Amino acid sequence: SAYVQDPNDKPSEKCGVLNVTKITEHGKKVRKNWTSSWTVLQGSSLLFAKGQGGGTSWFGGSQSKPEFTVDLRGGSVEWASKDKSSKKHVIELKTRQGTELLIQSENDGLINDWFRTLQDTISTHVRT
Ligand code: I3S
Repeated sequence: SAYVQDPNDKPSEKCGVLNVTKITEHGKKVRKNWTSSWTVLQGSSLLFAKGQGGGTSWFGGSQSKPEFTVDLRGGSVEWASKDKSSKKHVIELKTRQGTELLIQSENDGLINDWFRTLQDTISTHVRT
């Protein structure tokens, strides 16, 4: 089996600051740790870097390296149910690798854009 991407597709690119926490890792529940993360979508990878850095360079400059990366291929997104978080506008992202993340912003326009982008990314980077 292989992951295929239409070679005519431009890699998707989107970035911004989102509140993120893992809730499951390799299928095991982990303690929430909400963190403000600089978030970058690159192709079918979603990269998170801790902190906003204050800089304008890639990943906010000096000390911010990607904290973790998730592969969106074969994953799913949905709006999180109330029992997952008391926060508003929470996306639940599940990966094929058994990682579950909550992604949140107070800005509902911004989070709606991310929701659509993540859905589009998942549906265009299809596992065959
Ligand atoms: O799902 P939970 O356990 O109610 O999540 C809350 C906790 O993680 C809490 O931290 P501690 O219980 O570790 O101190 C966080 O401060 C809350 O933000 C978490 O809930 P929300 O509803 O904000 O996702």
